[in-house]
Parts: sequence; C-alpha cells; structure tokens
Amino acid sequence: MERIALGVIGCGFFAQNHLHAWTDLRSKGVEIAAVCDVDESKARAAADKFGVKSWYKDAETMLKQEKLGLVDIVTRVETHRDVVSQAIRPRVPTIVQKPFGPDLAACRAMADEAQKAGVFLAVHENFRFQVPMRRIAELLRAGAIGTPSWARVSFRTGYDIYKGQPYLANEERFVLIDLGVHVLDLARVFLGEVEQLSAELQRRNPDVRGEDTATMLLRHKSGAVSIVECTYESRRLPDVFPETLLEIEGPKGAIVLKPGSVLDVTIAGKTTTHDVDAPVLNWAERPWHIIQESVVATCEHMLEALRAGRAADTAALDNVRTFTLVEAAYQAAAAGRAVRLA
Ligand code: NAD
Ligand code: 89V
Repeated sequence: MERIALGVIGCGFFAQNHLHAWTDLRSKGVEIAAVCDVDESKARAAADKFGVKSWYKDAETMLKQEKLGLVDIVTRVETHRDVVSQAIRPRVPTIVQKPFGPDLAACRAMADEAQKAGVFLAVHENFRFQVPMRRIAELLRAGAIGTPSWARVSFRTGYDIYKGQPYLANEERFVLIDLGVHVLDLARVFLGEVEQLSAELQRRNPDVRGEDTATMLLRHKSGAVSIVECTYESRRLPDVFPETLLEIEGPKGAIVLKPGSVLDVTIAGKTTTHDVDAPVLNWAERPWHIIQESVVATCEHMLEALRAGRAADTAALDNVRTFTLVEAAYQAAAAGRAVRLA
C-alpha cells in the first residue's frame, strides 16, 4: 500500500481531534508529514505532541517544500476560501472542515475550482459518520421502515460551547452555519433532497451576536416532511450535548434515536432497542467521544475514497447542496415565508 504523506493546516482547538485521528490511522497507510499554523507556538506544539517531523507557519511554503499526497484544513471558516485555493493550485487532494465556506458563493467557487482542476476536495462533515447515524443509514438502505415519510432532527444544548470556541459568540451568521450544516446534512442523508424550506431564527442569548436557535420545516422531493432544529441555548435536562436526537417514520415502522445513544427500531408493532454509543477511544473524552470517534470514521472514509479514486460521500459538490439549505434558511427567515429550492 502506497503511504500518503499528509499535511494538517490549523493546529487549534478542534485540530487536536484530527491529529489524533490521523495518528490512529497510520496502519491505513497515512503519515502526518507536516503541520502548519500561522501561530508558530501551535504548530510547534502539534509537531512535538504528535511526533511530526516538520512544522510551518505558512501553508504555501509547506505545500512547496513537502511532497504531500493529502492536505487536511482545520482552520476557521473565514480562511477556507484562500487556504483551499492554496492547496488546489498545486493539485494536492484536500479535505476542509465544516462549515465549507462563509456563504454559498464561496462554497460554489471552491467546488468549481477543484472540479476544473480535477482535484479531490471533500468537506469534513462528520455527523453522518457518527455511530448511530451509520446504523440508521444501514437500516434505511435495507428498507427496514420503508421509504421515510416524516422525521425530526434535533440538536438542542445549553453546553458552554463558547469556552472552547469563544469566537462563536461573535459570528454574525452563527448557529445555521455552525450547527445547521450538520442537522441539514442529516436530513438530506436520511430523507433525500429538499424542495421547500421555511425557517424561524432566534437570538435567545443576548451576549452572542448572531442567531443561536433555528427551527426549520422541510418538504423533501420524496414528499417526506421533516422538522430540523438546532440551538446552543436550550435549558432542557438532561443536556445531551453533543448528541443529535432523531425520529424517522415510514410506512412499515419508526426509528427513534433517544438520549444516551439508545436506538429504538419499531417494525410491525415490535420495538427492539440498540445501544449505539460510540466507543471511547484511548485519547477521547466524554461527552465529546461521539464527535471524536466520528472524526476518525470521517478521516478513514476520506482515505478510502481517495485511494479508490472516487469522490467522498461529503465531496465539495455534495456539501454545496447542504449549504444551499443553510442559505435558503436565512432567506426564508428574513422573508418570513417558505423558499422553494431549484
Ligand atoms: P481555532 O481558532 O481553535 O483553530 C484554528 C487554527 O487555525 C488557529 O490555531 C489559527 O492560528 C490557525 N490558522 C488560521 N488561519 C490559518 C492559515 N491561513 N494557515 C494556517 N493556520 C491558520 O478554531 P477551531 O475551534 O479549532 O475550529 C476550526 C474548524 O473546526 C472550524 O471550521 C470549526 O467550525 C470546525 N469544528 C468542527 C467541529 C465538528 O464537529 N465537525 C467541532 C468544532 C469545530
Ligand atoms: O461542529 C461543531 O462545530 C461543534 C459541535 C459541538 C457540534 O461538534 O461545535
């Protein structure tokens, strides 16, 4: 198996999970060859902690000096457009963290650039790779409940997200960009593409700049309807951060993902219950282990797709579809009416 030399760009809060994940994936033929952060102390610290030979302060220099087979960008959204271009220009296959871009135009521009250059570009959209989501996708593929006709996708927490990511409090477009991308992506994965969407946005925490709560109603092309909601301002107990709760109904039964990663599958009036909690990896910590395990699964999926010469499930073009829903939600909320998708 040919070894892939990886460069990680951005060594901040969330990149620690990527660095652990790629280290765990060494047996799959990937090696972190270099790390990069504009903050030298973070680049050095990541290189020391993960035993990486080279560290850089500048991504273009790293891309010139290293022979990289893959780049993983874990910087914040406002940098994605430039950093993705820096990686695509020398034709290095690239993964970029969610949110793909700050707006739909930037997402489309990055997807176009990669497509024209014929370069692999994928978005690290990890929610669909979580243990329960993988299980639910399998059940739906197997036709366990028939074609879904109704669903609720819900991420509601009051967890102090601002402690680890203080910059979120200052985002002008906040929860839809940060969390909406995840829950809307799940709605697409489970119920298919969307033809109409309406949304109500709220800023319930007076200390944050953007909307912290989004409640959306989607009509899917299949005729299914879903309620998709996310908030960082819930007072509900137990607070199940960072779990997404789900209900999906079809003609033959229902799938309900409950707090504690408990999955109830009801078929023909009989319910079976499954424990779908993620394994706690040796570097992971509760409650983040659900997300952390999904980072490993997402990175592994990217490697498999790259080696197979196919697009990732969350390729740039796929993620543009999810981002289209985010943009439609902002439009729908501003206009106070449903938006039809092309
Ligand atoms: P952060 O600010 O802690 O880290 C970003 C790092 O990138 C910083 O160290 C910064 O110095 C560095 N950086 C900025 N511009 C750079 C450049 N041009 N070249 C090299 N380094 C550069 O941010 P974070 O909280 O780690 O978030 C990073 C990304 O991860 C965001 O897009 C965020 O939405 C995403 N995230 C995803 C999940 C998830 O579950 N998928 C969870 C948390 C955060
Ligand atoms: O995706 C994110 O940015 C995180 C979450 C907690 C949802 O993983 O904030």
